[in-house]
Order: sequence, then C-alpha cells, then structure tokens
Amino acid sequence: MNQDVGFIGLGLMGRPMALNLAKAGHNVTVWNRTATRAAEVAAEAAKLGATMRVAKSPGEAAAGANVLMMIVSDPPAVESVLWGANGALAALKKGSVLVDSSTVSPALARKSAAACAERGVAYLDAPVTGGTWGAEQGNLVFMIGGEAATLARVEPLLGVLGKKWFLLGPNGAGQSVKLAMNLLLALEVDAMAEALAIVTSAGIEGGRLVEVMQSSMARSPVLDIKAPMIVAGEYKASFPLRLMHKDMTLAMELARQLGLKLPAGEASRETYDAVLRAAKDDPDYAAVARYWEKRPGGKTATPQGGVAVARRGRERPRPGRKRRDSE
Ligand code: NA7
Repeated sequence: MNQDVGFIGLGLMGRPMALNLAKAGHNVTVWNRTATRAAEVAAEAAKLGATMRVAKSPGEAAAGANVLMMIVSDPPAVESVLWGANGALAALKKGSVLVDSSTVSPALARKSAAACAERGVAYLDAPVTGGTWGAEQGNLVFMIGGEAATLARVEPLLGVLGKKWFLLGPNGAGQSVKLAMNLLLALEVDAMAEALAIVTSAGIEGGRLVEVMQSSMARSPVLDIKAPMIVAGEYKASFPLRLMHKDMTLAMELARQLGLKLPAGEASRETYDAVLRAAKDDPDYAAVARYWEKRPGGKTATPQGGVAVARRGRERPRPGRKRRDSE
C-alpha cells in the first residue's frame, strides 16, 4: 500500500533513497537544507515518471507523513531538523513513525525517541550500511533500535530501500552497533594504509601486497574497494572522511561512557584527525593513507611532522570490482 512519506536529507545517501521510494509509488515529500538539491531530486523523480513534492521546511515535510524518514550528517543536523525553526518534531502527527537513519550517538537516538513518545509518535534508530552503491540499488542493510511492532509498520518501506534489517534492541541499539562497525572499518583501512606504507617504502609496488592479500585471510570486501584507491592515491568520496571521523569520535565517546579504553581506536582516530585537518578537499576516508604520502617539501601530514615514508611512484590499481562502499 502506498504511504505518505516525508524524507529529510538528500545527500549522497538520502538522494537515491528518496528516489527509490518515489519510484516504488509512495507519496514522497522531501526537504533538504540546500533547497536547490531538493528541486534537482524532484526533477529527477519527474523524469522517471514519479511525483515528489518539495517542502519548504522540515515541519512541512513531517506534517502530512505517516512515516518520516531522515538521513542527515551528524548530531547537530538531527537536532536542527527536529527542534530547529519549523522543525519536524512539533509537526509530526500522533500515530506516525519517525525513522532516523543518520549515524548519531545512541544518547541522541534515545532523546529523539523520548521526544517522539511525548507526542504519540513511534521512533526507530535505523542507521544503514551499504554506501551509495547500496542506496542506489535498494540494497541497504539497516541496524535498528526500537520496538518490533514499530519495525513491522515500516518494513514495506525498508523493503524498497534494502534487503536486510536487524532489530538489535531498544532505541539506541542500532546506533551502538553502527558505531562499533564503522570503528572496525576505519581501523581496517588504516591498517591497510600502514601495511602499504611498509611495502612501498621497501621499494615494492603497493599493488603486489593487495594481490597477495586477495589470496590470504586478510581478504575482505572493504579492502577490495579501498585498497585500489590507496594504491592509486585517488580518493573520490563514497563515504567521506569527515563522516568517518565523526563516527570514530562518536564511537570513542560511547566507549568512554561505557568505561572502555580502546587504544587502537584512539591511535587511529588521531591519524584520521591529522589527515582531515590537512585536507583541502572532501575525500573518501581511504585518504587516511595520505598520512604516509610524500608531500611537497617531503613532509607527511603527521601532527608530529615526521617525514614521508611512502613512495607511490606510478602504481596503478588492480582492476577492482564495480561495487562501491560497504559503510
Ligand atoms: P552527505 O552527503 O554529507 O549529506 C548530508 C545531508 O545532511 C545533506 O542533505 C545535508 O544538507 C544535511 N545536513 C547537514 N547539516 C545539516 C543541518 N545542520 N541541518 C539540516 N540538514 C543538514 O552525507 P551522507 O548522505 O553520505 O550521509 C548521511 C548520514 O548517513 C550520515 O550520518 C552518515 O554518517 C551516514 P545540505 O545538502 O548540505 O544542505
């Protein structure tokens, strides 16, 4: 059955998700902070024979919705959409459902859930994995915190956007699992970059390590995608470094709240932090490897000002699979 869906946030992930919902015949009303993006997505929907309304505020997108979905950058973005001027929260109808797929802290998910409950609105934290490729293909995986009955109500929509969802516990559980998973991905890519720094500094082409790795236990889908980017030194964003850095910061904050010390996570976050601060562009998180890249003047991006250890030469990536990110 077609539903009245509000959709907030038309970034790399939200844009294809909103289009898939409209293509599936749902009545989608979108809002995006940068209004031109919303107009572009609505025009794209029209070309595909689907209708999509553009709202003037988060509140307008929420007002007519049975289900409001959102996927925005970070905690301040979620706070602004829900509680800011003409915010979504005050406009949501009693009996509606808010599904927040932004990656934020479990604490913010619980705060949003409590505010929804006060208005008779059900809430799910539902961050995703699958990257832009998964969003485009309707192949996302959702990590969900909330009630099974609420999940059952939105399953027809999740089925348009993805193929799998895991109910992981009460509100906040989806975010805890997502942060743990992204910390692991960040560490894997950072470890790959360190291993490549050793190999290339020893005068061996980085692609050879990747080749050997593909035949070993070190093989993994995330490295299938990221290792060729590192070898080529090309970092077109699929999952931006700034968002991975945000997730690592949230993961380390969660660990602190849980009384855990995570030394590998802390060290890796410092590396990502140094690269992010030095970046003049908006690269993918595989750009963590820039920490070891030779820069003009022979310095790396290390905060300690260490000298470059990597030699990239004219290496070329192995022909990679077409699939994009798994974040
Ligand atoms: P993008 O491509 O950076 O898109 C972020 C979206 O969030 C985009 O629509 C932004 O609007 C919106 N945004 C950012 N800040 C705000 C504020 N303050 N208020 C309202 N809207 C805002 O990210 P992705 O799509 O890759 O990822 C989205 C989430 O999924 C994120 O949590 C990831 O970690 C996982 P804009 O177009 O810039 O005006």
